[in-house]
Amino acid sequence: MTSLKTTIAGIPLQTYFFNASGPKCTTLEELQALGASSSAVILSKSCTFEPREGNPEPRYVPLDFGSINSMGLPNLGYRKYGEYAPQLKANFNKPYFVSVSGLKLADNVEIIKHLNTIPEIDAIELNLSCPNVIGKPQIGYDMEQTEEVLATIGNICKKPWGVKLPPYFDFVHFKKAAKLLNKAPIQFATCINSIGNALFIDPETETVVIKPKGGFGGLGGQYIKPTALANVKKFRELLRPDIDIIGVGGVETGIDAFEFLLAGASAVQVGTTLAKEGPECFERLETELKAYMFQKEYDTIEEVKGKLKVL
Ligand code: OXC
Repeated sequence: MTSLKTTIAGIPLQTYFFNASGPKCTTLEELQALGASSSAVILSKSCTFEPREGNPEPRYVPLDFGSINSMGLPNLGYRKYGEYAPQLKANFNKPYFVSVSGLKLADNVEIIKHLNTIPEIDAIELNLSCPNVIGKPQIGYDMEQTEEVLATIGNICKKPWGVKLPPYFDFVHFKKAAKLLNKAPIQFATCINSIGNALFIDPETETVVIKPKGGFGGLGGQYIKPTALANVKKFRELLRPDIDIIGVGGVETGIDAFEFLLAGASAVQVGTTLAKEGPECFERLETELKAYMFQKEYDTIEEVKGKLKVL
């Protein structure tokens, strides 16, 4: 029997798939729907100190091969994601991770100190890479700021934690980021957030397709899978072996997930496909990956993980 069991930060996951902190994980109803689905984890939308409405609409548009968004971190504020933890755990008994994206370091400190006190929260994913908050550049591209954030959060976070990274495009930057991450007491790294500041144009109407930032937004889905795979592979080579890599970007089929597994991902997150299909996608993806592994006579995730061959 093919098994998709895996672990992230030592936390057992029943399957290889869970939701990205992105679409359909903001409200209690959405989190419950993830709980009821085959998603291995319930991961919250990135939370800020205060609740946020986010950017003006239209701010999410599905495209032929993915999506563009400039949501601007709409969320209920960190207190709610803490409040929901006991009921999510009692009802669904699966790992609950909270994504944190404070607008300043002091907010992240306050938020994480509070989340530390809630036993039903299993891990924290610190988002260093939202491209859509006006006036707030992506921290993950600023090495000095990243170093400060990692050191500060490393001193206060009592939960297993990791970081969600932006896509890097040059080996020099991969190396610089990896050096900082290897010094930090993180247990996982999530690669990648959307490719920031893409521009999609509708030639018919001669306009941009989303309203915020003059139409510039984060690109997700199939368009970004090769970049996501490259980031997973490169960070698997460069990071401490005890730091798990979570792949995200363009997982639409079980075979996409198999590619992330070869590149070294311990699990994958699903964003654009979840937005398109809803939480039923997790069962389909699980069935497809199992069937592909069975066909190739693999029984476990560990047998394939990181086994990509180079020519
Ligand atoms: N990445 C994020 O980190 N956040 C969201 N979009 C995105 O692409 C957002 O809320 O804007």
